[in-house]
Amino acid sequence: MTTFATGTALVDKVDLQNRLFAALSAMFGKEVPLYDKSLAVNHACNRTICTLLSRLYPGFAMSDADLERTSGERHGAIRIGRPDEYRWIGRLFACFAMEPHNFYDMTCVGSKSQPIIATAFRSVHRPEHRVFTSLLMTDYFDPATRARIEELLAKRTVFSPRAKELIERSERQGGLSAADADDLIRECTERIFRWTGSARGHALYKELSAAGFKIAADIACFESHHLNHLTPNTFSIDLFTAAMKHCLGEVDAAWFAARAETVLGRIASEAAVDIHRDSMKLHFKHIALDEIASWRRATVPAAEIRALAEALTTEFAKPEFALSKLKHAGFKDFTEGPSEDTPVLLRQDAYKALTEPVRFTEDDGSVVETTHTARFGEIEERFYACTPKGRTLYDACLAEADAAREKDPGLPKRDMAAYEALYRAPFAPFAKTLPGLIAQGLVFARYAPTAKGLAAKAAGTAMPVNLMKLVELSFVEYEGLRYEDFLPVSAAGIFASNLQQYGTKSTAAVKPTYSQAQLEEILGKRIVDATAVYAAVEAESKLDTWTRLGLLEQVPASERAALEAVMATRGMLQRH
Ligand code: OOG
Ligand code: NI
Repeated sequence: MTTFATGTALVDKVDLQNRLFAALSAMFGKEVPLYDKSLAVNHACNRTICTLLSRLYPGFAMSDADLERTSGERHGAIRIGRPDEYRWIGRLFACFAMEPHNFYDMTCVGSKSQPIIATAFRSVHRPEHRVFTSLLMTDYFDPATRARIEELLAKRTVFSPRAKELIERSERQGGLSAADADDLIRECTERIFRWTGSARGHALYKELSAAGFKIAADIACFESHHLNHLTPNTFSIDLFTAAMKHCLGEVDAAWFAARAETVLGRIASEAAVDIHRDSMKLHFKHIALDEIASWRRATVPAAEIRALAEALTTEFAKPEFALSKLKHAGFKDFTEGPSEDTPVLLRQDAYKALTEPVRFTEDDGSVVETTHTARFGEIEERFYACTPKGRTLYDACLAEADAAREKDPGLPKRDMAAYEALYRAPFAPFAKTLPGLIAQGLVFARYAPTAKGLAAKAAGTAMPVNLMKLVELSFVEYEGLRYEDFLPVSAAGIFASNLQQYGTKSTAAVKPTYSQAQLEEILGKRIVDATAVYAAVEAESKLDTWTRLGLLEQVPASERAALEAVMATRGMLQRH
């Protein structure tokens, strides 16, 4: 806590952020029982993964409290209608130490285009939570439709005077007192992000939906910035998706048990030793790197893997996991993102959007009871952040993999193993281990000297400059940087599959083009370039490691200059 001049203690903004997301999760759990149940499914899967890891790495232990703590991470998705609302949202997230990262133009992603541009709010360093925040671009529409959308949007008030007052106070004071913070979180859960099921403008709703603009209808006709989804993180998306399909009644217990055995078997396979040691650093941020490095790997017999898979299957036979009893629209057939063996960026999947009751109240007081299908249940697993070279390669591999899948869209359902092989092949150019990916220059990493390295330096031991050689000598530890952002193409895929419609072309006379500068203007602040921050973190850690090991002088001048230039952009990025 910091103390304001008047003596008011201000709450730490990151603590506040954790509280906000816990409160949003509780709110969303009440709004959408299937979301709440999916958290329980994820918990059971994560527990099983932890049990396996503790057998593979004696020394690894995850208490229930640790598991609870590591399970709080969420990303939300909200869709905003008006530029002034968007600016308020940006100011609101700043109260929780969340800044806009990256510009996503969803109006030019080919057949999946939507009339929205977006950014994602998150903390700059080691973020936990993030919110993908879209803005409806009304000039994407013909003038008559545009006028009707804007007229409807003009009538709503999402931010109460009290919410605005609290945001302004936080800006003035540099934070909020505990009591004010409670109030602001309450504004978020009771008003700003809450789903009410009340809507307006039924005629416009029907027209927009029929014309393929369901997303515009979802934004314009409702009275809050309701969460479209709130996505938890999982330790194994393959285990979770299989579990959800099973609990939703799409696959039987035998199928699930076999699939769980395959997924767990991959983690336990000899070939995966380094892969999982490194990926544990992504999933278990509370464990120190040198602790993970010190664990010796044990062998887990196949029979034990089978027993774990069977125990989980038995767990899911309990009545509380009979998710098929809840109203639902099934689970997506395949996971978005890289193939299962390629640990880059992120993999996402979802249960499909639910059909929920809504009540339209028209200007003349008449009421229309109907339904709306928009809110879905996403899950994700995050991997290493790609360098621009890695990202270009990813985009090319993904295009190939997508094309292969589209030739036989029924394959994932028919034969998961064959589908996985098909989808893996295009990603072959990616190394499958972190050191391999680093050597290829495809992902970012952070380095630090170890106690052993520092002792060796103090003793005057000769050392190589090469960082991976230093890692082999245990003089340096490293971790891959986790990807903390979004993938617009994956996002577009998720939009498309959940709205059961592909994107839609602009109906304006000339399709407008949008820019980051335009969104920055709306927000009244700069958007952080996430890739520049990953690069700066890596550059800084390299220079710092060499400096502390007394090796900086031996680094070629050109390499030093290049790293210093990358770091210099960081000063610029942290201005706001
Ligand atoms: C946002 C879609 C983007 C993701 O995970 O890529 C997103 C939305 O549906 O409004 O959340
Ligand atoms: Ni999402």
